[in-house]
Amino acid sequence: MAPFREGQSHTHPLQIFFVSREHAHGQLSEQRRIHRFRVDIIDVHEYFLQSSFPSKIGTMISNPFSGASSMKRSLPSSSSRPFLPFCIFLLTVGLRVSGVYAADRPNILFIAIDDQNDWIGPMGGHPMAKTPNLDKLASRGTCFLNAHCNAPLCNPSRTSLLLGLRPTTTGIYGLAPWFRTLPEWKDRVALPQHFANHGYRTAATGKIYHGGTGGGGNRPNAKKGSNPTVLPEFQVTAPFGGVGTKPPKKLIGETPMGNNPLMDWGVWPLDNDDTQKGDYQVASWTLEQIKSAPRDQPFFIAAGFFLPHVPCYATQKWFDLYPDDDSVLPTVLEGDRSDTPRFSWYIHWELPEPRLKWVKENNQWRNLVRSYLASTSFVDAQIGRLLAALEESGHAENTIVVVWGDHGWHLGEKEITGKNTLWDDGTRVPLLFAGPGIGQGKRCTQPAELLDIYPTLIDLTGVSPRNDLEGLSLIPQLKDATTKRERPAITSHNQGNHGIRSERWRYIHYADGSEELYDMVADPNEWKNLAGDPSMATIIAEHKKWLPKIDLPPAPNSANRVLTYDQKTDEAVWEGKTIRRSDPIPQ
Ligand SMILES: [Ca+2]
Ligand SMILES: [Ca+2]
Repeated sequence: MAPFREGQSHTHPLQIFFVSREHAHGQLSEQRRIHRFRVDIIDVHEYFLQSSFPSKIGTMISNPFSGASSMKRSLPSSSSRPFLPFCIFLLTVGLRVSGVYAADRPNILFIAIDDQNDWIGPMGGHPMAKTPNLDKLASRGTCFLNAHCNAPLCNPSRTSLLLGLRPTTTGIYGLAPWFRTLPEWKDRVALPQHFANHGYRTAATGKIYHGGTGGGGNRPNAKKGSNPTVLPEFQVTAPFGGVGTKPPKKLIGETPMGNNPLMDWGVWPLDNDDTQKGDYQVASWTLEQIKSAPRDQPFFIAAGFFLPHVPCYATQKWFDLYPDDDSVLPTVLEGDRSDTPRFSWYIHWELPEPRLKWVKENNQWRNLVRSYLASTSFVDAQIGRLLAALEESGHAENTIVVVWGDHGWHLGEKEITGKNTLWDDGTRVPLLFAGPGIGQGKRCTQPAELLDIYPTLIDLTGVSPRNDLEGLSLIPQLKDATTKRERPAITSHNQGNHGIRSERWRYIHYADGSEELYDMVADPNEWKNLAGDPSMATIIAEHKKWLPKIDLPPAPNSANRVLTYDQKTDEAVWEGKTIRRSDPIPQ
């Protein structure tokens, strides 16, 4: 797929003209550009009202790169009054699609939760999970119960969502590279930029991209950078987020596979004060942005919460919501991996996240599960602060709220903790929409993908569509949650490894050809692999046809959680290290 730049595929000629005017002021600051852009439009509009319909309008439209002032010079001064109503109509259409009437468009509050699996009230992934604010949001919106990430890891999942492209299309599977370092995607108009280009004020804090609000490379803000024509990811950002206050040393002691400092959890800080936590500060900044947002311009405000990502530190009051006994543990099947292919281990061969065996033997399983649940409830409370700010500021009625998690997280299921898997525990994510045009109190069991957010927000706000997005708009399901979606949800983890999730089934295909199939209705825990059952051949064939047609190898400079596989030699390489068929599975 060819790289895409804004302005190449707009269907309305007047819109092309106006966007090109905006680009003509690329040297100006973002705010001044928007202001100047509006003045230009008003100038043109007034010109038409004051004078006459230009007989050369066809020339003007077909030459979008001529500026407004030169157009004025080229316009005839003779009067042609009968054409005036048509002219106004044409301008009105042009103005609508170009974002001049952007103030009429709904706002967007875009909320990301890092590593949040389906353990939230509306999804029922854990029967004890307490998330009253997400429950309330779900009651006034639509919750997708069968939503999945497109990659089960932060950087590839977020890159996919924000670019509207599958990981198999970009080759971004690992924690590196940052997509702006790749020539193909350097200028790609990402989701927030598309809204900035259509008159939205974009603001963000916390973890939106893998590296925060500016991406993995901490790319300098374009206003200060060497190339002022490149848009920043967001117009306004704040450096809040992440863990926040940390204990002086790890609370749980040394962990296997490298003793990663992030592998920690428990009660912190001890004084029950949440205000020094990164996510509290993310919410505080975001709610101020909501309250102070200009009234004549729609906003796209993004808040990226870090928890329940490890280290899962929360204060005591959030732990008190959950019993300190084994009733909190998820149900796992002893020996569950005996019927999964050996290759299923290759896609998470060595991780900093401990295996179930280790957390059990070190008496950390219950502590981890409670810490994760406590962190989830804490983040839910921060989301509650944002929803309250929407109400208090009078924006609630005209704001689309979308809440999403970037991938799932295992807490002992399939003998592991962490991500990097193609089962529901690794791919199923929160995806909730609420606001104008969205069904209220609905639960949708149709498959959905994070990739769908980009086209869905375009359709919900009426900004100009794009023909280069790989997701599907969820508008049909937001209007009627029972509407069938034409294809399953597809998750990829490195070249050749894909999970295909339909309404009833999960099919997994690994790079070495090994397979899994689960009946998610009869076996929601994915315990019994049916792939070897001859009676399932048709079901497998139906799902196999959805394996990505484009399936690129890792992009240059890929690193961290990257697996390659050579079918000819049966050689798998995980993070630069060859895995042999006889190697013991790392614990
Ligand atoms: Ca994540
Ligand atoms: Ca099993």
